[in-house]
Amino acid sequence: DRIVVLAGGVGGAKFVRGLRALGRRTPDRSPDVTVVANTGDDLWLAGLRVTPDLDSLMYALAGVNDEQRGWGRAGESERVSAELTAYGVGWPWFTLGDLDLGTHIARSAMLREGLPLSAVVERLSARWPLGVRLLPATDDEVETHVVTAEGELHFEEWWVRTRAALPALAFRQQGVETATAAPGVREAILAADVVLVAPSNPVVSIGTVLGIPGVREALAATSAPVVGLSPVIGGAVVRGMADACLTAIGVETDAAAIARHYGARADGGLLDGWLVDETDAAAVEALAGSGIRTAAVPLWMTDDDATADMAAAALRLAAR
Ligand code: GDP
Ligand code: FO1
Ligand code: CA
Repeated sequence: DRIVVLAGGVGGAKFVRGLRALGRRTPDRSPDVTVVANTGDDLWLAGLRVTPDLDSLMYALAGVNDEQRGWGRAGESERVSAELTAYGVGWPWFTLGDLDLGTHIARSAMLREGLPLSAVVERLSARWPLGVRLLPATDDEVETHVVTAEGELHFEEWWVRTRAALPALAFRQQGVETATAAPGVREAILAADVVLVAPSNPVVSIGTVLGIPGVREALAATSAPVVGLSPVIGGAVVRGMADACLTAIGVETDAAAIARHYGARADGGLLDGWLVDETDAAAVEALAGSGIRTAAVPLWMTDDDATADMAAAALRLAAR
């Protein structure tokens, strides 16, 4: 089977690791997985292009990620970052680890040689046997900005410096008008047997991927069923401040509310199916008649094995 996953950083990475583990249970017919990653968090910092969600995916699939912190490399040091801060370069509250900086330097060198981001991602990830194809949603620089009472901030400044505590009035995709989907993105969606929406931030991860011109159209046109997994369990996000993003766009932090926000494909929305946690079984009834078939299973991505079971449940819902 050809499976396409729409994904953000940490939630996306955990999910894709589980899907890969599921494939390894049946090695003779393990799926061909393409991950379409959010690039809205990307930014130029200290002269380098930083791509947080692509890196969270690459590092987690390579097994070199920092599990505790949730981002960056394991066994990281911060000598270079301290020097940059001493020079007043970059953001003192945004730490670029030494190993991580190696990735940013390599990426920036390739971009300056004229390679598009999708080719850079292919080259960087060739270092590790990721077991999936990793694609940025777009090769264009489309950055998520947050409108606040104190002005417009880059998403990472809002998220990391203000910890999403400064109320967001709106999210803007800077540069989206002239952007196109990266090579292979639309093609993968149109040729897919199943499209899965990872339990990622619905606003600034999935919403940003969906905002890239051509992506939504491909999702509407594909014959593949589209099934999402809820990032909200029991009315709360599992980690991070995604609830602040949902509040900003007027969506309740609730599994059924997120499904309604994505919408039923029959009504021009995204979803054919929606998987919620077993504690949110009420959402199955709440969504009856919505055109979105819903099931409740454990959605805690505690390890690859538990996450593989979630991925299997999503595939069963897709086939139903
Ligand atoms: P980011 O780019 O690093 O913020 O990561 P994503 O956008 O891919 O995912 C963030 C979301 O993952 C958060 O809103 C969490 O609620 C969700 N998440 C994290 N761990 C789990 C989990 O174990 N189960 C579920 N269902 N969601 C999770
Ligand atoms: N998150 C933080 O909370 N603090 C940081 O200093 C930080 C640095 C950082 C550097 C590179 C990178 O790829 C990610 C980094 N992150 C950091 C994580 C990341 O910014 C966010 O957690 C996600 O993008 C939120 O969606
Ligand atoms: Ca992110």
